[in-house]
Formats: sequence, C-alpha cells, structure tokens
Amino acid sequence: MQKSRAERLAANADGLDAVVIANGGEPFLDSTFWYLTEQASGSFEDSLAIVRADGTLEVITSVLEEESARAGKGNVHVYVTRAERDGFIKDALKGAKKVGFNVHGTAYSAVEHVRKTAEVEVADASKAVMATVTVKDKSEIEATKKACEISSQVAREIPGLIVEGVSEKAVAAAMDNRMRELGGTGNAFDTISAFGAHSSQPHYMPGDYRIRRGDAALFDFGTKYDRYCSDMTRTVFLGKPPEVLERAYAVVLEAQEAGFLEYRDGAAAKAADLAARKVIDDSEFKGRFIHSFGHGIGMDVHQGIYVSSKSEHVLKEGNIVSAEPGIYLPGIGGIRIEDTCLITKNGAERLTSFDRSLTVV
Ligand SMILES: [Mn+2]
Repeated sequence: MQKSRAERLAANADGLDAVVIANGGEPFLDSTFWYLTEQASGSFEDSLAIVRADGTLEVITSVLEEESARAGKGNVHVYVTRAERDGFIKDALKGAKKVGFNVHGTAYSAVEHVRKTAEVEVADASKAVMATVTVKDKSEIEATKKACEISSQVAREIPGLIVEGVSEKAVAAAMDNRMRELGGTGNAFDTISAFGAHSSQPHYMPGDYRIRRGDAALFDFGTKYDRYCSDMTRTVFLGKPPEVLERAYAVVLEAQEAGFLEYRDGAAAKAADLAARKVIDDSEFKGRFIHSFGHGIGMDVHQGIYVSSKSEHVLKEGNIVSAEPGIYLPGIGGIRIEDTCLITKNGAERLTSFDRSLTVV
C-alpha cells in the first residue's frame, strides 16, 4: 500500500520521536498542516498536526473547525478550552523526548508553548518537512496543473489588456479578476505589473503609471487552485521596443531554455542556474541576471527548493520548480520569462504555457 503523507514525513524525520506542525494565529499558519490533513476548508488557527514516529497523525483543533477537520485525515481531537488543548498536546507527545518543528514556518511562541507543555526537547525538522512536501503526489500535480492552466489562459489574454494609457494597477486588477473567474481560489501572490523602466525592478509593486508606446510590460502572476500555486512571468511590448530590449529578450529566452534543459530527476539544481547564467554572462548583458533561476512551488509559492548557483539540492521526480531568468537594465526596463515546471524521470514538463517568442502588441 502507498504510504500516507504522514508516514512519508515520519520516514524522513529520522531520529525524531515526533514532528509537530503548530499553527499560530493568522498569518502564522504553516501550509504543512493542510498538506498532512488534506482539509478542503477551514483556517485552523492555533491547531496542531502531530506526526509520531510510527506515522500516525493526531490533529488538535478547536470546535470552530471540527466539521472541516473530521472530513480530513488523522485522529481529530477537538478542544473548547486552552486546558483541553494542552491536555491533547501532552497525550499526543506522551513518551516523546526529541520533537521536531518546521522552524522556518512556525512562530517561536508556538514552539515554546509545546516545549513547555509537553516537556520535550526541540529539534529542527524543516529539512524533513521540505524533503516530504517537495515531492508531489498525483493529486498535487493535478491541482498545480489546473492552477497553471488558469494563469496560462490569462497570459493569452494579456495582449488584449494592453492598450495605450492603461495603468499598471488596472491591468493587474483585470488579471486577478480573470484568474478568479476561471476558477482560481485566490492569488498565489500579489500580481506584478510593471511598465517601461519599472520593469527593471524584479519585485516591483504596480502603481498608477500608464503605458506608452515602446514600453516593456512585465507581468509576474499566479493563482491558487485547491491550495496549490502557479507562478509565471511574461514580458510583452506595446509597439516596437528599444533595440536593447529586443536583444535582451532573445538572450533571456535562450537562457530559460538552457536552464530548463538541465531539469531532470537526479540532476543538481544548480546546473540549471549555471547554464542560464552562462548564456546571459556570455552576452552584452553580463551581470544583469540578479536573482536565482528558480524556486520550489507548492502550497507556498516559494517552497523549499532553491535553484541557485550555490544550491545543494538534487532534483527529484515530482519536484515542481520555476524557471525564471531575467535581465534588468535600470532606467530602461527588464525582461523575465518564467514557467512552472514539473521534474520528470528524463527531463521536465512546463505546466504553464503561452508563446514565449517576442510579442509586440
Ligand atoms: Mn517565481
């Protein structure tokens, strides 16, 4: 029989008596909680998912979430008072000495509360959590594909949204709205809509600037579907752009393909970054690729895998990662092309799709 998600986490958490996923109040919620419990609904503030070494899953939640909790995985314990909550924590960790936490996704106060309540030694289980959640199962891949289809459809509609004089904020709002209309359950992150010289800032926040002929228009956007994220970027032009941006576009396109071709099960993640970086650094745009090539994508849009030139990660079948090289020219503009990619046995599959060739509207 196939292992449950909790059993897979327990197997990755060698040497620990339990792994505790401890939600605090919003925004200190750990997506690993939903990964393990597979809840369709609920906000689960102050709830815990506790995986013991044998792979059993105990879910401690408030009466507010009881109905959602019982529809998901694990043995559900419902508390009304704080004292009851503490009692369930003690019971779930009975006999446990060394307990792991997802330290990158958990509030310090939540860790301290469990440590004192159950009198356990705290360890870092974040590597075990990441090793588990970054290898996607069939249903996770299906949800991600759906999220990617929605954002790809919106990408195809971009040329129709770019008319002279439209503002960055207006196009971002239209794209967000279309993602919801197409079945998305919310943005994966705040949409980046950057026109003209603004596009040279990789994490630009859309403003009131109105597009002019000759401007680049860079859009980085994604939706959630069943809690899973898509992430894609396209750069198009309104009218003929400055020649330097046309040349930069051709280089980014080549760099994305060079990196993408390094993606496969068993390959070092850094090989993709280095291949893309070589294309850019061998061009007139040397040094203008100022971030890493990619990152893991899951319930969190930046999840667990860093595709940088220093990454130690070895790619595995079922990893979902972005491929997103860029060239940034302050005062002129920037180009980025990004797809969400699924690592397969012999290569990778782009889950987002929209013509990557230079598009002049
Ligand atoms: Mn990205």
